[in-house]
Parts: sequence; structure tokens; C-alpha cells
Amino acid sequence: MRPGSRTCREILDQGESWSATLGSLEEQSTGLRQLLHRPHREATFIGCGSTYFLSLAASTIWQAMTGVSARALPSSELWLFPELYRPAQPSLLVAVSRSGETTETLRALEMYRQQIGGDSLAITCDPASEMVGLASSRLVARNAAEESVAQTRSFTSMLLLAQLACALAADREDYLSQLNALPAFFPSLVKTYEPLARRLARDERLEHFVFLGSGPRYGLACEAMLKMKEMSLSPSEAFHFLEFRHGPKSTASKRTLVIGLLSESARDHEASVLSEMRQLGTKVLALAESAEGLPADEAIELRSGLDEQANLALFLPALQLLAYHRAVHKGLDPDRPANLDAVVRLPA
Ligand code: F1P
Repeated sequence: MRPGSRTCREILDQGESWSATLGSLEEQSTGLRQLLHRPHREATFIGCGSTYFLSLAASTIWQAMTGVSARALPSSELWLFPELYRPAQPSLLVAVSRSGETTETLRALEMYRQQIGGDSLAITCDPASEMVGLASSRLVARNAAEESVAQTRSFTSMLLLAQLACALAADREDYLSQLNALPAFFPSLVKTYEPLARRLARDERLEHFVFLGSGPRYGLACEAMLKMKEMSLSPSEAFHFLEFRHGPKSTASKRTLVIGLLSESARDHEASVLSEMRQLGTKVLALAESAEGLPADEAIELRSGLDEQANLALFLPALQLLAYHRAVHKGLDPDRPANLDAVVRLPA
């Protein structure tokens, strides 16, 4: 089997996972609406690695949609330091895990049930996982689990589930229909930008990758950074857009590719960071609804016309392909990242 062939297929099949997952909401939402409509004072999203980054993105959307205070934590923080993170009651815990078997997430959920006692929702790809048995309710992504270690289609499909939960909690039919529009944009996005991802991945002048995002796009920037690290073992970092000026820019050089995931509402402020980085000699790849007027060497235009809180999943496929092609170009096998297991299970 060609190195990386599984990962490549999983990235390219992603649109089908989105359609299947979105299409399953009706059947999955019985009972869930009731749970999500309870008057929670706080929501806490937890996960590990990719699913922690997903939690970062989802918690900002939750707060914006519902007006209920929401935050994201690595599962280990909630498990090991419950007194530091005790949520206001009544509260909702949203545990996100592809496998539903990661020890830290299971321990955090158990601790939450025993010591805090609020509602909980599991978002996963595995309906038979231990996490599903521990939570009060569940949302399961369809056709989204991977054979590969690195999360690609599972990440975006579980992100969609978290966004669907936000729409249900806030009774936002308009947001639901925007989410349902996403799969239609996938094929042309991948077709148009796969060659760009491959070309940039093969550019040997580039050896440092910096991913920038604000709001929910910060979580996506972190996830894109993790893909680059896991698959291609390349030095990569993620920052909130404007934070990059506060120290990290000292590492910027002509060997750096700055990848900006632009919002609509803070676009001008974010663009000025990109412009500054170009002046420092970095190469800039901008991802935005439209690239018109952006200071970028290369651009990926989403052209979805969707709200900036709805179009999130569209930012990731090209960046997953960038990491995949970089790995293959370096002679690595993205299906088998170095030193990694698909699930981290800690001894009892
Ligand atoms: C979380 C995770 C993955 C990562 C790694 C180990 O798994 O951190 O994001 O790629 O291989 O596990 P899960 O709890 O979402 O199953």
C-alpha cells in the first residue's frame, strides 16, 4: 500500500462524512433538544490533542450562539485540578473524543459526574465507546472514524456535530441550514486547491509553519498546526492572530510560511499582521471567504457566502492536504506518524 494512502482517502472522503453526519441529526436529536434547553449557567468543553482544539473552537461558538458562558479545557486539567475549574451550576460538560476511549477524557467525565453532577454530552465517532456510556447524551459522527492515527475527517465531522448542538441549544434554524450547505462546497474546494497544497508542501525553502487564527479559527489554526507536526514532523506553531506580534514574530524568516485563517469581522486587523510578516520576509498563505485586497503570496478562497461561524470546516481540508503532501515529500508515511498511538490509554 502506498505510504499515506489511507490518510489521503480519508481527507478526500470528508465531504461524504459531513453529509452523513448532518443527515443523521434528525434521528440523533430526540431527547437531546431537551437536555440542551436546560438553563445551564456554564458549558465546559473537554478533549485531548485534536479534540481539545475542537473544543476551543466549539466553546466560542457555543457562547456566541447561546449567550451562556463557555470554555474549553484539556481533559487532563479538569480531571487533575477539579477545584481550579469547578463550573457554575447548573452546568453542561461536552466531552469530545474520536475514540471515546482516551483515559484523560474518561477520567474527567467520571470526576464531573461524581463530584459536580451536571449534564453531559459526548461527541464521538464511536457509538460503542466507554465515553458514550458515561455521558447523559451523545452525538455520533457518521462514516467519520479513521484508520489513520491523525484525525482529519473525524475532526471536521465532530466539529459539525458541536455546531449542530449549538444550533439546537439556541434554536437557530438559520444556522442549521448554513451547516447543511457545507458539503456542497467541499468537492470544488479540494479540486481547486489540492495543487496549491502540493506545491507549497514541496517548497524546500520553507521549513517553519505558523498558523494564525482568531475566535473559533484559533482552534482550527491549532489543529492545522498539529496535522503538520503529526504527519510531517515539521516545526509548526499556532497563535492567535494579533498575538504573533507579541514575541513570536522574532522567529519569522524567509523560511517561514505564515498561514492566516481570516475571519470576516476582524479581517482588517488580521490582514495587517500578514502584511507586517511579509515585510519581515515570510511567505504568506491566506485562507478567507475572499482574498481580494489581502496581503498574501498565495490564497485559498472559500467563496461559500456562509456566516463566519458556519464556514469553519471549509478551512481545514486544504491544510490537511498541505501536511499530507509535506509528509510524503519528506519520505514519511502520514498513515503512521512517528511515536504516536491513535488512542492514549493510561495505566490504571
Ligand atoms: C485524542 C488524541 C488525538 C491525537 C493522538 C492521540 O484522541 O490526542 O487527537 O491525534 O493520536 O489521541 P481522541 O480522544 O479524540 O480519541
